[in-house]
Amino acid sequence: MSAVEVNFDGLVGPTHNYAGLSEGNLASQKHRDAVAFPRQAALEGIAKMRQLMALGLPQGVFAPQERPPMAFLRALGFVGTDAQVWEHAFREENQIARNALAASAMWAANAATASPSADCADGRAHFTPANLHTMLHRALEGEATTRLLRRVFPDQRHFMVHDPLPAHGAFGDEGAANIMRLAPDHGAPGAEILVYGRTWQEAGAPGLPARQTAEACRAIFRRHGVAQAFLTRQSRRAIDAGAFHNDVVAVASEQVLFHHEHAFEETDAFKRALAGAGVACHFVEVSEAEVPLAEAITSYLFNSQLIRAPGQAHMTLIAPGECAESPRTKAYLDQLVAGNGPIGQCVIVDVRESMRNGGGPACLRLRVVLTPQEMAAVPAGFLLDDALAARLEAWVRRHYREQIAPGDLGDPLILEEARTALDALTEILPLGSDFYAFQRG
Ligand code: SUG
Repeated sequence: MSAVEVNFDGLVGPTHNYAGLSEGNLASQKHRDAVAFPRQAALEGIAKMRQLMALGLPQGVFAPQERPPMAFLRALGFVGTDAQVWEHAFREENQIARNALAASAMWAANAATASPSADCADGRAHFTPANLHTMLHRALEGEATTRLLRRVFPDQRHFMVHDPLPAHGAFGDEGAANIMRLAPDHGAPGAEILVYGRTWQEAGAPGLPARQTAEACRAIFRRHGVAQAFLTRQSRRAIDAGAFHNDVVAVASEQVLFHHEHAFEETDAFKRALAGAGVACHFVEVSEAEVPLAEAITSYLFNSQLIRAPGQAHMTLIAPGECAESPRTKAYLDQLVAGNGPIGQCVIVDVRESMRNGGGPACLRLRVVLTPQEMAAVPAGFLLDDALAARLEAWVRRHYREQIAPGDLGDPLILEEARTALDALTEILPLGSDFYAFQRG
């Protein structure tokens, strides 16, 4: 057996809500203060994982993070019992409290940048957890993500889980949402392309926030020891149209790069750089006339997962339901799969609750290429099978609220319920009884 790509999906956490926290993310802004359906959101996520499994792909699971992180609120001077801390924070620093409650760790594409061992100088798979420095609610994730990755990838003979990059605007890093990898097959040495939105010096430049810096990209490549490393710049036009990560306008797998015409600042130079280095790539470019950038960003066409089911000659796009409802996107997809190109199938998944916060199918997963030896070094309980999926579904049904409205968020009961849920989860996934801070006391 050769290396496989495992999608590790983030389970949606019990405090899933719409707080409008991400400037530049149109869906997040649009749904601020909408009523959220955490149970439905989590079940949609598990259903997507099941669909990928049914296609014959290995599927992994990442645990949600504890929200709010009490240490963060206490560091801001709130004292008393945890319930008092929450009540005071919610009343006195409402916006900060809402940031502290975000279930945004569900978007596992932002958990880390993962480089397969075949690409790295020391022959180990490397991970740099994202510092997510640009958005307050996301900047709270890095430490717990590092802890999680060290549980899932514990064996240092095979895996190197770094610390996140320094938490400064020079090193804004959003993880795998901005990486594309090209390789003849998953296990072969590949070319890794990191896409940045700005340089350190350009901090504060006009326009919507560009979250990934060139300095962060270079640091990641150095740490990981990636031999075939490329940088290219996301277009300002795409960022200002609402593509806050590259994976909103491009996705790559094997030797195919599916992207919008306006995804990159200098597309021709980028193509020449790859060709000059002998990197084979079939570009499937979607023009503005076929699908306008604005429609691609609402339909999330490019936030599809691009996969190859075992034994299939064609590749498959796992696209969000919104693509089927968006006329030009739908028409484009119909002719794409009917054509002679590498992408021959489209499977629609419903992740509406996540989509309303700007998280499509590709945002919900971190791709990790694993050799058979590396796969054997991952604790089996993080890999999904029918039995585990059923246990997780039952766990969600038991512990998650059906809905959360903005007015519910100040109630300390929300904290209590979330902790009870996560405590129970540590008995379902091999996390140990000291994984969450509240368990460590
Ligand atoms: O960082 N949304 C996330 C969506 C992340 C999508 N990930 C990828 N493209 N890979 C973000 O903007 C919204 C939360 C809120 O508004 O409540 C949010 O964080």
